[in-house]
Amino acid sequence: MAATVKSSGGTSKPPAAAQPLADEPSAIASNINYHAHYSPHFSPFKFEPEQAYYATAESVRDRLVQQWNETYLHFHKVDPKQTYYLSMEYLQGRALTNAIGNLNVQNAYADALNKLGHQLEEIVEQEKDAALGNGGLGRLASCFLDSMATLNLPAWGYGLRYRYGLFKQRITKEGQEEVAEDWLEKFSPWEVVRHDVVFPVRFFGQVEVNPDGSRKWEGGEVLQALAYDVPIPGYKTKNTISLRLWEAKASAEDFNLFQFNDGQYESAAQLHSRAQQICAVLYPGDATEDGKLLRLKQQFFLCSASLQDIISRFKGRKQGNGSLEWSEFPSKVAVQLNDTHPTLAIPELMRLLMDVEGIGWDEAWDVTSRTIAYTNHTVLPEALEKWSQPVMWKLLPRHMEIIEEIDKRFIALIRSTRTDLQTKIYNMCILDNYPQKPVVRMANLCVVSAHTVNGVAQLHSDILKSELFADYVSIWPKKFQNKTNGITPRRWLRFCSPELSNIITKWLKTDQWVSNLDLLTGLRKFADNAGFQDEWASAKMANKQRLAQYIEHVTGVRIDPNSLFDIQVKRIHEYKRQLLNILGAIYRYKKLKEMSSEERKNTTPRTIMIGGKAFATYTNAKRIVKLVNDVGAVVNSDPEVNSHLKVVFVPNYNVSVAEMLIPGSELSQHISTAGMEASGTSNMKFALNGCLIIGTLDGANVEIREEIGEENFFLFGATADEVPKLRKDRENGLFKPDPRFEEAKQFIRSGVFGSYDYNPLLDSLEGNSGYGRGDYFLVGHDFPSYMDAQARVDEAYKDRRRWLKMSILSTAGSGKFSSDRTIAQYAKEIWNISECRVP
Ligand code: 26V
Repeated sequence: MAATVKSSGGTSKPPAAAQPLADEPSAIASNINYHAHYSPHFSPFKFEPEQAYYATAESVRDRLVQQWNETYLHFHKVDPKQTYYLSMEYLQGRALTNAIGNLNVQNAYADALNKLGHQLEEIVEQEKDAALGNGGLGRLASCFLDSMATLNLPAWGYGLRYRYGLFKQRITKEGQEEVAEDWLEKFSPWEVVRHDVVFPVRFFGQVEVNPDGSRKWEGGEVLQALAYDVPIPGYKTKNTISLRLWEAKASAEDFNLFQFNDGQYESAAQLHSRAQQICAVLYPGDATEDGKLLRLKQQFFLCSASLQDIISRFKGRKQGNGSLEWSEFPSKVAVQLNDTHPTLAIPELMRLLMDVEGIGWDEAWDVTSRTIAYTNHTVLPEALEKWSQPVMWKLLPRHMEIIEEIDKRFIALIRSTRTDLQTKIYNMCILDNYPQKPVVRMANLCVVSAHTVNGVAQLHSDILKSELFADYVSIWPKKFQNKTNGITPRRWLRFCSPELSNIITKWLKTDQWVSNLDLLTGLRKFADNAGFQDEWASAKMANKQRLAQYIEHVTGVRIDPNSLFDIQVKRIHEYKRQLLNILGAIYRYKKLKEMSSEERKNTTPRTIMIGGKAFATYTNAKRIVKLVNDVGAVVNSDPEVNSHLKVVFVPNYNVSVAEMLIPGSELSQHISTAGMEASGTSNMKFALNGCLIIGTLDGANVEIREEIGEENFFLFGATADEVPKLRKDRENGLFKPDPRFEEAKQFIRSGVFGSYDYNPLLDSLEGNSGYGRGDYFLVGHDFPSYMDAQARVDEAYKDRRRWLKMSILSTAGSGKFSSDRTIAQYAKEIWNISECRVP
């Protein structure tokens, strides 16, 4: 469209000065124009959508920087207790729509871009997703930052600035292909490098004992952690907090100029190349020893840099404010560990306090354990981190001494106070000294050291207390809490579905629901109102049409906006049971084929969409991706049925794709084996968008069903407490499969979906025992009740008014699942921090 830079006055003369805080569209346009001219990222005079995006983002950033500085100064002046959220993952997605939405300048920016010959909707699409995370855990961290800022809490996030985030997924004839995703290829306009915030981080080396008996970690290799800050604006508040991402650097002194001039280029820059490896990729493959070591280095790098920064801020604010009392540290600092990935914060804080600040064990332990809290996000045994003791001794010798001491003291505590727990000590202690494979159990280290341990949904927290951490509960009953997850209503309704949002605001006569989501209950009284229902339906239809266009664009498959849009999007994992979904689809296809065309007319037309990434080395997950694609290819090109059923694999699922899919969904599947999904958060996003759920009694599904009403939830499957017995029965050969289940599997084996060998995948559903065999995830057991629930879905969809009512009641009952509620609870019940609003 507009190929050259224009000034708002219509001449090509650039504006003389930036006007960063302008509110008028013409002044904003001139600020955008200023950036296009004076932030020289591209050749001059180009103003294609890409250049317009960068200039717009920089213009928005001007505002954020202003608010950000004010926030920082205000926190510094008030010196409140502050929370630091440590996470190896953040799934931020795009920032532009969110920033202008939270700043409430959406219309002004849309008008400004219009003046410059561009459409805001087109410009925002230019941004690459920041995908520094895998799935729910990373997205949760990002939702939490949004809520912390919105609630004006003194809180920051810390993470790593990975060069390559989560891979881009391509679908080929072979199935999933992983491609590196270079989110920093051009640059990110949202990060600000802080050249003055640099901390040394050591690896390897040895422990030396000083004459006074104190210990010091010396030698090894020392890298520098350099801070990059990303502004996190709150919704309709000045408060703008930071996500501080660390990058690893080597210093100029580490560059061996002599070697370089001698032609030894690689060894001259050895430390530089090691530094580059640290933040090169999110989740380096850990099949090899080197891969494991690199992952451990990443974890330590995050912990060490963040804690040095936190301590230096604590000391800085103390200056001139009386004497330095370390016992006050926990009344100024709360550190939240997002799963066990940043567990090394515990021994690192101990080390910094003892070896650098010079305080004794008892005081250091008191400070550390009053500062740190831990959130558990999974009960899956393979996801509970255990690090090899020899690797840890090599990389972090001082930390291993400290961990040994923590373990020794913990064991002594049990021995002296709890005769009843003697036999449990082996499982409860931190170091597993099994000679063949001695490991450090990170979750145990967290539970022993943290003042609070929480699960992420009520059922999950109950399971933690009754199973995984049961033995600790009798020692520290008050340590364990629940904090049911939440999602930000800004990104996940207000900005991703303006159509539905406008209707909600119109009928509630207020837009306060955006920051007080409980107000959505006010929609209940309109659930039967035909006028409201019709407006609701037309907003949903607009979203479905937009989604249909997108699907055609990325897959070439045409889907019918009048069919039932049925979506399952999440990481591909056997416990999440995408296999159950596709087997159901296969059975549906077979039945449609067997029907007469008259009979087919009475069925509810469906479009089944499945999306998600499989971990590169997880073979069965990749087979599932392949199967979904193969089924789609056959079903969608079958003229007999393809107006009644379509099966689409949505490629490269990420935050931005979710923002397109969720508003257009009508049914979504959250069908994990009960007891295995800690919470799930996409279930909350779908329900908030008026999408009905078919699901098991797992994770947050339980609470969603309670909130929206059981009559609005399609429930099926075994419950968590039935699962162990069902597995036992199966081992004893007592399982009798439903004929429909056998029929669906047989249909695949018959080769209808191509010649790929699906036997290894199908075999996981056969046999009587073992993980990976014997249907550990109970797909066969739950299949009949799943199909019955699907039949109830088909019936319900035929009654348009009933469906609309259920849809409205889903949204109306979603208030609890705002991350504002979750974060308010963390602030009050774990962190003990309060609002610090910038005046
Ligand atoms: C990690 C791994 C890594 C190795 C392969 C198997 C495997 C399986 C699961 C995991 C999950 C790690 C923790 C995690 O991401 N948990 C998710 O956290 C979300 C936010 O609390 C929650 O909604 C999801 O239910 C939970 O799976």
